[in-house]
Amino acid sequence: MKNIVSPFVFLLFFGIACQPEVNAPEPYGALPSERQLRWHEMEMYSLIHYTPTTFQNKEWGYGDADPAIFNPKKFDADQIANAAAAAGFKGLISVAKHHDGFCLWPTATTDYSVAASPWKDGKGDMVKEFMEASHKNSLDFGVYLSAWDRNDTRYGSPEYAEAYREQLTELMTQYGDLFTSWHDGANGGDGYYGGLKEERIIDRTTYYEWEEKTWPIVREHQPMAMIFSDIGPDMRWVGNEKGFAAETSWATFTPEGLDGQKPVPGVVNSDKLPEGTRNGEFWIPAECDVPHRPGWFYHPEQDDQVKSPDELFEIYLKSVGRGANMNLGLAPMPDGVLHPNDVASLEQFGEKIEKTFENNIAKNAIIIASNTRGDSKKFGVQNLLDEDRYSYWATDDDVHQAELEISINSDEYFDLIRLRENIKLGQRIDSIKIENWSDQRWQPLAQATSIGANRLVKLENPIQAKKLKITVYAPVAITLSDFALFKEEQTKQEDNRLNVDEKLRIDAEQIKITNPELYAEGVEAILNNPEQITWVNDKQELQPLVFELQEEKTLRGFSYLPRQDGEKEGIPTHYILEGSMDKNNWEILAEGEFSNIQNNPTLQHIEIASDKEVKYIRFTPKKGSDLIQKYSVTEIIFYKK
Ligand code: FUL
Repeated sequence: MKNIVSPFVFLLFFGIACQPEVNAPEPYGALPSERQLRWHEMEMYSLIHYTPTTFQNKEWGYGDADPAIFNPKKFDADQIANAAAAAGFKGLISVAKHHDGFCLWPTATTDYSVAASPWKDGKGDMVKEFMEASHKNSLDFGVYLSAWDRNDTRYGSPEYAEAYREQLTELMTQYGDLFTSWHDGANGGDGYYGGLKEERIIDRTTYYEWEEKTWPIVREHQPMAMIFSDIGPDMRWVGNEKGFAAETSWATFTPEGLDGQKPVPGVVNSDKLPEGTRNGEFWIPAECDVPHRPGWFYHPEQDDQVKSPDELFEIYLKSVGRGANMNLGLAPMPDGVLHPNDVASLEQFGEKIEKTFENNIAKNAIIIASNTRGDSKKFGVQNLLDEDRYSYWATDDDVHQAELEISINSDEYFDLIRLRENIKLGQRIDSIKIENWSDQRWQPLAQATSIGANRLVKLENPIQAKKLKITVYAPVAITLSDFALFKEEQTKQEDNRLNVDEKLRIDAEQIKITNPELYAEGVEAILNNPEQITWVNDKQELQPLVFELQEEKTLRGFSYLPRQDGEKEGIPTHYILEGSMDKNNWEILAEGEFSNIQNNPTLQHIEIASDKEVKYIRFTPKKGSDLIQKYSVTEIIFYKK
């Protein structure tokens, strides 16, 4: 009997074998490459700004820093990588060269590098140390190489563009497998340029020959490295430095240049970046870069402004939860390690993420679909719960709207709904609607657009639910790979932040604005502005702000906050701050740039070296070298010595 197959088993087997094979849906629109798929899986990584600019307490080095200042006493790449790993990050990017031009590795292309510094007697290689520390902490490694170089005297000439490509080749060939080659869009402008201290304007559409010569270097040596620039080719900038993608954010994108110009890094219609383009020509998802502190570089006066785990979680929801990736900027202190406040915040954030997503409340749910492709198990709803991003439930080709009824076998509360598409088949879903069965009827609970690689829908309050219904809309056969429910973990946050500056703040009551009638209405509010309402001076003439102190004082510094509504108009990039005892004879107390303020319009803190006592203070905003008449102020704070 042993070798005889029963006729029933035979028929069953034969029947299954003869069932027509149900084909997978045809892919839709632009598709991600293999390297983009790996990148989407990473979700979060970090970007380390640490150059002589750190030692100068600036956001953008001018290119004139003496390499002798670059001498960290306790540099520890492992401490930094370890903190990044504790946050749950999957990668670390070293800013190998920022706009100041100083190379963190001993390059053959310029003398302005670690080799000229006292750190490790000029024999160190910081990029290598970051790479080794990354690998030790199971992080992928990547590099940022600023195209703008405010030190190099060749900047603007074809020689510099060649040297830039040589630098890129060195980085692409000497530091193992890289997950990204990161190229920011800020380039061209004033700088030291070997001592000439002038303005160099380049034609961004042609100068770097990105497509013709520069990107091919990355492709040749690092085929899996994602190239970042504001327009791609592999991932795009999200258009702000807050870390937020738009509520609707498509991974597909058609880059648009400015004024009919060809789109190249630095010349792009940035209005389109947060949202992407539905049915865009290419798969170029957004990357949300945001500093952990207000600035990208370390400033001691920002020690109490490190983003809290809850703030980081909000960023996570609005970046990773909108199909983008999160790139958090970490800023080591001059001695070469992260401040304890930063380390604590990263660790608590990592715990919060882990605890929030470890328990999928829907894991034992029973799901009934209104349609399943070819009635085939291969495309069945069990694929929604298996934690595999690429297995999926699908509908027949002619079914473009379908419902999933989900019975939840749990009494646990949830406030996060996660949905994912199998993006190997493109970004197909237009939108979804979620309803909750309560009081004997279906009640609206949430809706979302642009699902893509990962979509997190946050409910205002945690709820319990017995039955949910998801309606999915797409222009083609629907595919969905993942459905899950979570509850945001409430972490107890230790407040170990410092608060040095506030004690030195000059009370708003002790300052008055002289001749307020010279300015647009509401100017007084800028001195004490708990509601953070922006004041815009729209008077026709340039009108510097003049303040009078109740008593003469020596100033330690001032802080300036520009408009916070996302508009760039009226945000000064430079300033002059003057002091006087009599309102006639003015002396400059500080003068310079608000580095990177257009992209990252946070509170700017400027230190004042002068020991002069002043009774009057005059603030003159400038844009580049021009004075501006229409300018915004949300807040101005003065600090005494
Ligand atoms: C920007 C730069 O100008 C900032 O300094 C910073 O490096 C940020 C990540 O990219 O474009």
